[in-house]
Amino acid sequence: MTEFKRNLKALRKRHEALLAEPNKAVEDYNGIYTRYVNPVLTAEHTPLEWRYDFNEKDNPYLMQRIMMNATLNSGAIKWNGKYLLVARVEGADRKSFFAIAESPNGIDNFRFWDEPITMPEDNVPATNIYDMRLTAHEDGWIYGIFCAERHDETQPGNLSAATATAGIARTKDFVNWERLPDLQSDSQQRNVVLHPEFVNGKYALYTRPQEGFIEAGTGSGIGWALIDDITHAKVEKEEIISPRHYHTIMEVKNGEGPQPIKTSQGWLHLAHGVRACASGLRYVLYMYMTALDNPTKVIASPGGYFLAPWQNEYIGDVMNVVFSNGWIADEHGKVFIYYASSDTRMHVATTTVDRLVDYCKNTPKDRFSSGASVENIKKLIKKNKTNLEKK
Ligand code: M1P
Repeated sequence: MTEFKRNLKALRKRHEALLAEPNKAVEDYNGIYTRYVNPVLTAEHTPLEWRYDFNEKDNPYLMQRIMMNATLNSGAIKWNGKYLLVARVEGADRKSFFAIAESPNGIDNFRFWDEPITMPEDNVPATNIYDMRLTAHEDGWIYGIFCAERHDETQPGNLSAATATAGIARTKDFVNWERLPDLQSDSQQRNVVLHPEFVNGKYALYTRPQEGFIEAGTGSGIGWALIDDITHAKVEKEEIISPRHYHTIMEVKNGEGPQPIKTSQGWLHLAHGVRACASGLRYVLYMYMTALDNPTKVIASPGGYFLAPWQNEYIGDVMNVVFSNGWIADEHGKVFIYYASSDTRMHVATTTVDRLVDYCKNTPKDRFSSGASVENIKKLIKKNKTNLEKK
């Protein structure tokens, strides 16, 4: 056997071992969700066929011809009994693209489909596409809304000037995608999510208006807009439903995560909040609930973060970041939360719809001062003492 063949055999064995490795729950208990030891997707999970030329004559050193950098912010859906992630895969060339990875149980054994998604372009092609939110809409289509990034041609001399727009596509099989025109909006938009039901007979979008490519700007937060025609989507009127606030986890910006989950008690929302600190921006996840009959009316708003970076999750391309744009609530009420850490790899945390509703309704609100936070703690201590005395 040639050295090439020996190396290839070893490479395939290592790759298969990585894909097949069972995931284990972390025992660190907070009662809210369970984390898992291994990431569910990393750059190393991408198929070897995407990276290596296996022709010994053309690639005698068995080199990677195309390198992958990260797998991150993934949309998620349960489809035909399988757990699908529409992963954002980022190559070494900094270009992101979408690719589907499928697992039989949602916590391990994620394997990419043979080829990445070929996403049709809008009239003006995008330089980079990323962070797809998947919504199985009651109109029968599965929509993917994502960020389409282009160079800002109004600033020709500035190579870092970019614009963020919401790209819209829909599918019925995850292979063939129909691209619809990008969302028209007066401001730049990222983190746009389609609500799964019609509201007053219209499509409804969670938006995140922003003044620049990075800065959310003054007054922004998670917005809401009704859309007459999804095939020519235009934001006519936008109202902010989850605003930012001074000295909170979302002081600098926030953004809707995945499509909300419908429960008997209201819509469950997962979002990210961003604050600034000496080491840069810190991204954490938070939750809120809105009324069943009015998805713009916040009915529960637990204070603080729901999930923050933990251990190795702090480290990666963009440190101190967790970001989620995909979760799956299965038919048994179990919830699989898919989140990326530090813009580098994907993880899962599991919980249930009942636990998330309990978390939203019974976690004290952020009352915006140290004094009020101490009051919340003392109220809990008193309750625990009273319970002990009763025993
Ligand atoms: O680097 C952290 C995240 O930054 C952006 O999110 P937002 O628009 O809310 O600031 C996105 O580029 C996202 O992909 C990235 O994970």
